[in-house]
Amino acid sequence: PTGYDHAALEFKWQQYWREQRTFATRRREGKEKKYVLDMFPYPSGAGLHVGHPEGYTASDIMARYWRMCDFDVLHPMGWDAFGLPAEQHAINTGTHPEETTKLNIANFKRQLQSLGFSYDWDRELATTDEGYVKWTQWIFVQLFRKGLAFQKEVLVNWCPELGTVLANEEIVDGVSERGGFPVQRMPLRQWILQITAYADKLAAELEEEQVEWPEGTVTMQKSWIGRSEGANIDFILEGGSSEDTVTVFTTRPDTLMGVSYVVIAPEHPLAAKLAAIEGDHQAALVDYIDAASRRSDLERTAAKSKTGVFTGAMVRHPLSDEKVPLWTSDYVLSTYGTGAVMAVPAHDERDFEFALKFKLPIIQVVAPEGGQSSNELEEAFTGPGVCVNSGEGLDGLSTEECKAAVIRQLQEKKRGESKVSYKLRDWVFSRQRYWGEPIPVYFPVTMEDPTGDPRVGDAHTIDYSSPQVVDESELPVRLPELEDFKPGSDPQGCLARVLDWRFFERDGHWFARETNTMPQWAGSCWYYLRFADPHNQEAFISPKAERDWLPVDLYVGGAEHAVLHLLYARFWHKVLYDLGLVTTKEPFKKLVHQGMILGADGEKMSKSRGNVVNPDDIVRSYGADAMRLYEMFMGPLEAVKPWQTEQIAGVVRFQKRVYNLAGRVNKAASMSDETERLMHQTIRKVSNDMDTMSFNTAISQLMVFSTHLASLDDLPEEPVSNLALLLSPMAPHLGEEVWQTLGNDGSLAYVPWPKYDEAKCVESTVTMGVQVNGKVRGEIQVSREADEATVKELALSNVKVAKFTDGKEIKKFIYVPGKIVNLVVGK
Ligand code: ANZ
Repeated sequence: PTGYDHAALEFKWQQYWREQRTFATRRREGKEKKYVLDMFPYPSGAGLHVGHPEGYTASDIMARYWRMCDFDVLHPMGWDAFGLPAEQHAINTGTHPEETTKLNIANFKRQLQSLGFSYDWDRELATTDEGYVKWTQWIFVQLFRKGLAFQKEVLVNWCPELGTVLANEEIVDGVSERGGFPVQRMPLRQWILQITAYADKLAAELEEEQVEWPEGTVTMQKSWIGRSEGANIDFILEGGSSEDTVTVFTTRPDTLMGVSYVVIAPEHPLAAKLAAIEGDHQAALVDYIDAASRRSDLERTAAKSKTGVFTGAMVRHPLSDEKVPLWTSDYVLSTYGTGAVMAVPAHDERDFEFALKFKLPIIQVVAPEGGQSSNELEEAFTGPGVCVNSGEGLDGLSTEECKAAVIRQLQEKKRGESKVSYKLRDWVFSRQRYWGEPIPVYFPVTMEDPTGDPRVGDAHTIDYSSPQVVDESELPVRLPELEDFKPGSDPQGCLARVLDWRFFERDGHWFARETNTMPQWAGSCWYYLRFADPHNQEAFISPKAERDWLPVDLYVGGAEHAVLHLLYARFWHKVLYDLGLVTTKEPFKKLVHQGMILGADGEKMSKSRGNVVNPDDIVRSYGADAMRLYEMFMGPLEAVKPWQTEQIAGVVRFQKRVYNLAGRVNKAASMSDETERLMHQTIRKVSNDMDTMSFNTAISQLMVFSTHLASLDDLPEEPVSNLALLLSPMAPHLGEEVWQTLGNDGSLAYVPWPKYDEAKCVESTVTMGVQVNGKVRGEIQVSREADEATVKELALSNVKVAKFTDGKEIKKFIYVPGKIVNLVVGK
């Protein structure tokens, strides 16, 4: 043999798999399926980094393992190819985003193929494909028809640098997540997806459907959705009309008798109304409202010291009928609950701070269990306890009982009701960019001169209040050719400049297309469905393909998607479920996040630190199998771990050892007990580790096993062929090569996974103490199956035992297998 040549060997097997279509998806009658999915990458110009292959190797191992366990496996790959970077690149270089995207996809694909992943490339898709865009738009049409997609003038996060609106989720610390550009708030016509209509299901169904998700991710989704149970309570404005009721949302209706003032957000409609009334408070109120409009929610909630002004108005307490002052302050957000709160300084920290600053009363109405109410509170008592100072019927009740009692009283007086509020906001779904799916909507146009033509710029008005969705037969709405991608000052986006595309005439009337495009999230909301039926021209997925493959059994990807992508995709899935188009409530049964791979310096890999490892270099120097094995051997899949190139050497030694075994097999040799036992133990350990995705310990066991086999002078075939099979999900090229060297035909990809025999895993020899007249005198190793005569023979020939038996009469020999060896001797 010429030795282990990773490059030649890996090239050979990749070519074989491609030519033989080894990983074409099969779906057989009566067999169970496994859908193994990776979070598909955005094909950036930088190519793969070592973090990608980590998750992709883990999912590939499971796909290969499950094929060998006789499951039908769907393991696809594709490209999340719309998005800002390609467009930004186009602006900088003049290259069309389509060009850039094509090149990047080709590079990513080459890299993934060089790693030997067992994807069914016939199902490859890009979110930018015409045949894909068509169905993304089709789903939008369904959302529109269900009333879940609509337009609204909203205060949006406008990013002038990027020339687009960003979702709250895309802003970190007041700047855009991508690029770090400043963001400002302004009103703009936007498309909204009403994700809040699904808030309750999104919050509850992860648990109801018993998905196996990391606990931290479930918690993050739930706190993002932010479900709060409480009550809406009405405080009627003194001297106002009936519309001037201030409705507050509270999670603590039990504290109602401790209210000392009510606060509305500066954006609350009543604030503007009160600011229009002349009087002592007007000037301060106007100034305050104006100042607040220039601060972001984040600045407002993080502010060190509370600010606010008295509006000059009073409201009536719903139970006591006392007058309570009405304030406005920006610690109350207009976007949560009702935009108004009842302030209970004794039991809420923000209210406490505010009351101290503005010398407002602090009235304690909750005492700690068994504790006393005090006259001077040093800080807000926010815990549950016992109701005090609230009058008959309430005093003495526990917090939970009191909440229910107050709500009952409010309901009787028609001043309130129980209410659930969510932090989740509706999803601003439009972007004023080029490189995204056009929103398939158009609007009627009225020409100033009826004979005019809007395509040459004749005066016209667009009636945005009458949106019409593009007929399904006319989808997809394609992007127009464009030379200049720069977003301009027109917040309708750069497509608004393409007059030929924007305006069209039908039945003698002019119409204008929507020029907003969808956000990058759109494509990734349903790609996992399309993989099950990627070439279907009649439907986004056929009912049979959906039943055949959904839900995804294993979804592997980064924890950075814990809320955004995973929440949006779940939302679309639930809408499709309600439309009867998919049959499961949740799309992803088991979710696994691979841990981040850090640079050798223990820091996050980044260009600026110069600690980035390029997978291409590793594959070139050591091979794909080494890369795969090393990444899986670094530690538990979900752990954060530093890259250490020098440790690849250990993995390579292991590979060479395995490779050399294949050539040394003697088909006539038989297995020793020890080898057989280790083989069964190894099959058991690796099988269990596969089921729990503990690949690092599986590899350790295979290392131990291979070292043992290498030590044998006469090497039987069975343990080596099992080693090849067990190793193949992790190091598939090497596995195939060993398998072939042993004389097998074709690929091992569908060869049944080895089975172990529990009985053969057990040590067959035991160490036993040998007693002489009841005292332990020595130790012997006996086989579990040994007969009495053999054991007696062994016992008597032990040197230590012999001292006490030599020359004496053996009166009796007692042997209880595994328990007692006793010699009764005479004097
Ligand atoms: C009275 C009260 C008494 C409150 C008390 C708390 C403790 P979560 O849990 O986040 O839902 N709140 C309601 N709407 C608000 C808004 N738009 N901006 C700022 N704060 C708002 O919080 C709900 C609580 O936050 C509500 O319950 C309200 O204060 C405040 F001892 O009402 B509470």
